[in-house]
Amino acid sequence: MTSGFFGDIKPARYEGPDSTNPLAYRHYNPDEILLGKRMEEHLRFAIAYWHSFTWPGGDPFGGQTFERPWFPKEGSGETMEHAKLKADVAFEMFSLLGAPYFCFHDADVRPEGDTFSESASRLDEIADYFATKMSETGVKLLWGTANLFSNRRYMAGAATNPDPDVFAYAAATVKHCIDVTKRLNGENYVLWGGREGYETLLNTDLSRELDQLGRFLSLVVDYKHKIGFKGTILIEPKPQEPTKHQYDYDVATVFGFLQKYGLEKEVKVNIEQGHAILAGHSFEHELALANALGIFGSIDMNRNDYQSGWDTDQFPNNVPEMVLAYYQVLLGGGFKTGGTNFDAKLRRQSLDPQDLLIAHIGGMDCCARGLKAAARMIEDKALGGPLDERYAGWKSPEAQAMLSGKRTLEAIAARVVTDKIEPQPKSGRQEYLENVVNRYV
Ligand code: XLS
Ligand code: NI
Ligand code: NI
Repeated sequence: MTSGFFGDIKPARYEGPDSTNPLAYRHYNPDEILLGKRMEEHLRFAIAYWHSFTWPGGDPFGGQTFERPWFPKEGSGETMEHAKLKADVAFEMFSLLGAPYFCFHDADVRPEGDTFSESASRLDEIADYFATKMSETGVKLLWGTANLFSNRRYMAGAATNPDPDVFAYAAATVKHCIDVTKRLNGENYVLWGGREGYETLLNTDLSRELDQLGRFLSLVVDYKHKIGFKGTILIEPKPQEPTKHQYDYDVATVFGFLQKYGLEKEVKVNIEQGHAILAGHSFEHELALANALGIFGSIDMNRNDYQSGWDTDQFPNNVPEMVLAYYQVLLGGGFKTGGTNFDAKLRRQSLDPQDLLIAHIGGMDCCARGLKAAARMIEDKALGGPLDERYAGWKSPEAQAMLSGKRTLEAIAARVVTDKIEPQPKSGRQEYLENVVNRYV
């Protein structure tokens, strides 16, 4: 028995690039082998519970636009029956899409209780409900997380709150969410510091708050080891929104923070396309930097509007951008415990159940096209070849000696004089390389 929400829509199948069926895949072909691995295992798609099933379609100027059978009637609160119906529909959608994973916050899946214990026991009840559905459908948990930003108790932050009781409440919440994530065999646990930042320095002790955040993360890491949770702890950088300034600004900032608190070997990053743009970077910049620093973990896939200046969380539809993103993912050796989570939501006028499917199908196809092109670029050494050539000079024994610390500054200076070194500039060939990429797109 299904909920009937999606009517008689059949599971989406791969029909090839010429299909005009809006509910079929044209590029996402789970069994296609790329670089020796199935496409499904490369991409590891996950559906975000919050955007598709919890968000009502509101914006700063208006409320709910979506009518969903699992939304409470106006003026009344969400019940566990609503939450279970929501779970029924969610798992129906995961199956219709053939999505292997999902992700959730505690607050997405259960109504908040009057006390901490009531909220926790409701989450446990839903986790049991999920466990049954996961074994029935084969859908797995990519990551779990706690919502430490919506409730008013968190308005001044969770770990970075001036009130230690909020720190404690957040710690208890994360402990329980990690327990639930472990119970559901989640492959990662995410901490996005939504309100771990400030509105004004006039009321903020920045140095103290950073220490609080460092302590909080250390507690989480210790606990993970204590209970034998094998998943990866991931921080999701974002520069601002909802706070004016968020401490986990971008990949570079997070790395510096991790190093300061001795956690750079324990914690990796979940990089979101839209957050990279908000930080003034490209997505591929953030991915390349995380690879370089050894902290790449997972991605939140979406697309930001380039004019709006906030987190618009649209579904990706720009293939050239996806090519460069998956190129970096592949260069780093691909996902280990991470995957491609659609942290993306419909536009608020997209009211129909079908819109939910079409949005994800289009997004998955866009990622698949990007991945396919990136894999071919790697096979052909399309960029790798020219890159090797560009740095080839560093293979010489003298260059190696400089790099490995075997030459002093004086020795290098002396050699420039004796060898009469006069560097000859060479073209960076940017336009040529851009044209090469476009051959694959
Ligand atoms: C918000 C974040 C959030 C995290 C999970 O901007 O992207 O959705 O992914 O808390
Ligand atoms: Ni996100
Ligand atoms: Ni986001």
